[in-house]
Amino acid sequence: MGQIVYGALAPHPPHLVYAENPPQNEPTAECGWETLRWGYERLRKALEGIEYDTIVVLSPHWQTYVGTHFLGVPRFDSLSVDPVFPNLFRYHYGLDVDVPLAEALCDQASEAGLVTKMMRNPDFRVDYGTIVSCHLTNPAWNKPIVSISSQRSAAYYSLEVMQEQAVALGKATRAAIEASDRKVVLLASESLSHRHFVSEPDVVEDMSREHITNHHQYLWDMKLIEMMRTGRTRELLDLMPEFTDHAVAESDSGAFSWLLSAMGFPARPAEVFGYGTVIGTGNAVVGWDLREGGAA
Ligand code: 2X7
Ligand code: FE2
Repeated sequence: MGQIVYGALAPHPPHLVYAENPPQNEPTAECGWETLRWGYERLRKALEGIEYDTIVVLSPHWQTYVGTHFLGVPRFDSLSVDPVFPNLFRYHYGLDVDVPLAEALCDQASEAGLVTKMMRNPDFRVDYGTIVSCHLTNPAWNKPIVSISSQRSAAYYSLEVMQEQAVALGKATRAAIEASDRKVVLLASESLSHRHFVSEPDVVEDMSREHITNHHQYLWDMKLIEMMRTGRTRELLDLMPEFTDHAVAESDSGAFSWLLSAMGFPARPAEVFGYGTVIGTGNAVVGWDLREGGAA
């Protein structure tokens, strides 16, 4: 029987890859955003001791307006350039997709009544949210991934519709994984509070310029982190629409609600590996070890 062995909140600011200077990225940095990068280092350490086959990621930067889409081509090789930050993210990627698992997820979600589609275009450019979260979680890229789009019902209908669909997608994700033979790590690729500054310093990694956009955003981030640390994930789901609205949070993508639902709303404390801001947004790297079962 397949299993979700680990779930993580895995934010994707491209700045974090830039500051790591991996060979795949063209621009180079002196330093920057260490608390978050050390947080990812701790997440990677936690995953070292866990056997898994596939990473399944839901990304806000693959936006689909008609239903939820799944990458359905076995291999992608290309250059990803961040549309807003081309100065710091020009990343040459090569990644393998677990197509059978993607198809199983797609079918299960479809049976649950969601509108779904397999993405079969071999020239498709994989979004940078998927790439950054997967790189920082597994820089060796030695595991296949399944990438799931963010259907934009928060923008098209309402946050409540987004939430309902994300929860249904989470349930379907869990059912499809359990019916497979895969051990899976889930990633919700998103920031928490999400107000950006509209300009950046000449030296992008000048940390004397980095801080949360405003105190209100910080209070929301800390409230959510405290709920994760104390296992109040059902309450967190109830609060998600209000948080998303007030903190302009990237949970409008449905990624976080999907993750909580797929994990079965764990009541055990999450491990907070790191928190930090990137161009004013709030980001936390958080993990749930689910090997003993999800909702326990
Ligand atoms: O996509 C992002 C993000 N979510 C947060 C901060 C900076 C850049 O890109
Ligand atoms: Fe983003």
